[in-house]
Amino acid sequence: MFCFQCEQTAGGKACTMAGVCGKSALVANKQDALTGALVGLARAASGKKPSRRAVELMIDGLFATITNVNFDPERIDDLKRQIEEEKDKLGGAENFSETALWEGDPDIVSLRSTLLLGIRGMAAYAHHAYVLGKQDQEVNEWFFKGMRAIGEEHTVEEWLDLLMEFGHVNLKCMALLDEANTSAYGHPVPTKVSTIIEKGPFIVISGHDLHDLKMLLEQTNGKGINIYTHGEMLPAHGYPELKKYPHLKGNFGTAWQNQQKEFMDIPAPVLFTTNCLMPPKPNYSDRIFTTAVVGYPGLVHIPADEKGYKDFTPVIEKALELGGYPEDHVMAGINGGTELITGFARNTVLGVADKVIEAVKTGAIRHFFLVGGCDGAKTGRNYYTDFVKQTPADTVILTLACGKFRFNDLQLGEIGGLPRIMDMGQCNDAYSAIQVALALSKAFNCDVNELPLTLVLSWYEQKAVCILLTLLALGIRNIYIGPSVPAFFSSNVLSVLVEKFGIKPISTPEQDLKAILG
Ligand code: FSO
Ligand code: SF4
Repeated sequence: MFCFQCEQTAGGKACTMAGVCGKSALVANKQDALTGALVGLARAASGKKPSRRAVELMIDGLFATITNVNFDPERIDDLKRQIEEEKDKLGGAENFSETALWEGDPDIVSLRSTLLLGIRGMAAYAHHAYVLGKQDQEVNEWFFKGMRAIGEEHTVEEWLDLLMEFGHVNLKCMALLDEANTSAYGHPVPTKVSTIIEKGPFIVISGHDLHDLKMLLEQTNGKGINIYTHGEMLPAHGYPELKKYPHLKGNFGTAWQNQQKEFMDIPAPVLFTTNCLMPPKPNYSDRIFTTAVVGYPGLVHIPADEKGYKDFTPVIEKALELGGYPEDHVMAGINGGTELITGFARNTVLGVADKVIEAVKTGAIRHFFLVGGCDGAKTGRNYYTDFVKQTPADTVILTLACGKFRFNDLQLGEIGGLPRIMDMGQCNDAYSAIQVALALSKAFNCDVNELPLTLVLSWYEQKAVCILLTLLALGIRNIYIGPSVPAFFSSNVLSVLVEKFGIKPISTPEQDLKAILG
């Protein structure tokens, strides 16, 4: 096996024996073969309009290879078999050799990998939009174009152009998902979220898929079962059409890498709608359920029927059987806080744009930081907690994705009635952050890079890659990135990124804050 797609890759280089994430060599090799087959599918679809099924298989095949999504060799085989069938219907084509994915000139491998990993990330967003009935032709077509490109030879310049083109397409895909989520569930509003788990039966729902949450809320309505979000599902509390359910009670636990500790002997089932699933420990594995592209051998999987409906009865029965905690159970955040706030997506922030602009003009707000991205298990991520704690009182922290669990329970006070930490949502809600930045640059009549705004990103898996490429394609410079530089950036590629985009690997909070605030 060879895999270097995530931040916890072995030795900071590559997993070659088994994945640090728990992925076996068998599954890694099957995922590579699956990827080769997707290139074959894209080749077969060249010059044709891919069928609905081909698009679905392209998106789900890519999504299934994202870190912490699918560990089940049979499911990967089954996906590949369906892809081959669909490819034959399109007239057939040769698959890309799976070893060619990761072999050759280090700079070309680096550029090809960066594009492939970005495309994998975008597939997750396209999937969530798709289940809500939203598609974009340009995005769909680009999956095929991009995968064909993966199977071709290109010069360094051509790869860089492809990466920038991809970044713009991913912006469209994030916009599509924003439209899908907000048209289905309304625009998020600021919402306080409790971390106290009330006594009685409950279900924890993890991952990013709001459509799954909505179905689960409907099926548990009036059944005496409470629903708690976990990880990236936290921002769901801000959506009017989801928060109206009184049994959507609060949030359970922190970011994904703490699940093996937090789910220990949990008296409730947990439903994983997307990443990040870790190999479950025996003392709770009977409580973990998967759905959509998520899979793990031996876990109960909830499939969708032809219309997309999912019957969550096995999860509901498990919740009733386990019965929940006998008394209310407090699950404090990393810093001991028991109340979180979410719902500061673009509509809310732009709704108070006048206030924000005024605060910047009067000097009440000196600087904005977007401290966002993934959390992870490796050391060095305390940087983000320390960074936020050390930001001066006249600065505002926008945040998104699961990295926020490092500091979202801190009480950092307010500026002009706005909290100093504003949670904009999931990783895909980077779209909201981009919209706010563009609106501010318009209001101040300046370039985005001239705004008093600095992006301090933490990365773990491939969705962070697609977002980074979008930010670079938009011309956003001087982004701080950590906790480490991706293993798939060769030293030459990293030099290009530093030179062209001013990308900065994080150092220490003290040093970086000094450099930013001057
Ligand atoms: Fe976290 Fe996992 Fe959102 Fe990622 S839950 S790490 S960027 O999948 O998706 O932030
Ligand atoms: Fe290793 Fe990450 Fe790949 Fe898992 S996803 S095998 S941890 S590089």
